[in-house]
Amino acid sequence: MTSKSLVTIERHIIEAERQFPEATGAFSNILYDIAFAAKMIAREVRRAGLADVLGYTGEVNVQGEEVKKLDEYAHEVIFKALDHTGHLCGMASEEVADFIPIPDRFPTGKYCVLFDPLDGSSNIEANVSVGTIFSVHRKVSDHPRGCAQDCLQPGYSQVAAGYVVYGSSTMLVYTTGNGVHGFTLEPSIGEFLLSHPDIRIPSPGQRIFSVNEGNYMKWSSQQRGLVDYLKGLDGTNPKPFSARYIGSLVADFHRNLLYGGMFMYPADDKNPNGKLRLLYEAAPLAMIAEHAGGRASTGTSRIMDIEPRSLHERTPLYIGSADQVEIAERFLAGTPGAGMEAALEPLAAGV
Ligand code: AHM
Ligand code: MG
Repeated sequence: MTSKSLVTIERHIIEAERQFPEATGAFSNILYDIAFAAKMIAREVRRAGLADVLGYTGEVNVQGEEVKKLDEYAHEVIFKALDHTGHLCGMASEEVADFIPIPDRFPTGKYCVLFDPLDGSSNIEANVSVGTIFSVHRKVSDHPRGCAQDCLQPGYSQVAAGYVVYGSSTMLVYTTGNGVHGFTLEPSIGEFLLSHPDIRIPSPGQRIFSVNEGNYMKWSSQQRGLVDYLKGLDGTNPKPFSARYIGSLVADFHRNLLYGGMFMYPADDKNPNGKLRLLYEAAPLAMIAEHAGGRASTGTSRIMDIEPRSLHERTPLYIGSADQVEIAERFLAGTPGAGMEAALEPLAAGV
């Protein structure tokens, strides 16, 4: 083992906390509790093929989608890891329609946590990677025990954001605004060990685009033009991009964070705001992307600046390497040529 591999997530969080003498430890405890929940979920995801946890429950969640048992399990585990600690004034989950209050028998605190407990869960039965996404906000409402207002905050107010990818190994990646750090779960000792300190999206990075092209006919002409450009179909891109689409956001995002690339879930003529949720998916990943030197956009504006109006609102998402997301923004603005040479320079130097 190298000394790098001996930094547990606990040590990393404690060392970060020491830089803030006024810190009470509440925030650090929230991060440990999320890491603990991630280990529990990782264990169940690993056992999914063996245990009787697969298949639809038959219920429909607030997004109108069928819920799988593991989604419910992941939601319950995160809720129970956080509900009694006295650090939170409430939670919000992709699996639940409304603000989730802290049970009356427990004290409340000054933070709230938002999470997508198991994103991409439709992939589980095919053994494809899935993920948990989370973010932490400070309490802002006057309500003594918190209310939805505490969760309805823009991305720039997040005090922490992260995700866990349950893949060939389990990795937890998070930022508190001071670098993006990745930890790999060592299953034999049950600890997350620092494996990817200070992650930066490579620049120039690999030219990868990730999008569900099955929606091509539903896209705007600008979006089609962008993808035609990326594929080299319009005659102006001498180095076409590679396509990589897992259909599991955390896994697609994680690959692009490490290699470079851009993930897109555009608006289309049936879904004017795309598919992905601002608070549970886009805003947390946007914080990570930006702190890793990348960019996250609706196609026209910064994801982190959106003031949410409802807990489950959706947004188009373009996220990943800054230069590639800028190209998308130019196409969507209908001005692909403007300043294109400068944007393409780093790409031309890429792999
Ligand atoms: P979910 O939150 O219901 O799991 O849906 C989100 C998932 C993302 O992981 C993925 O990027 C996207 O849906 C894939 O959607 P599509 O099947 O339309 O390509
Ligand atoms: Mg999701």
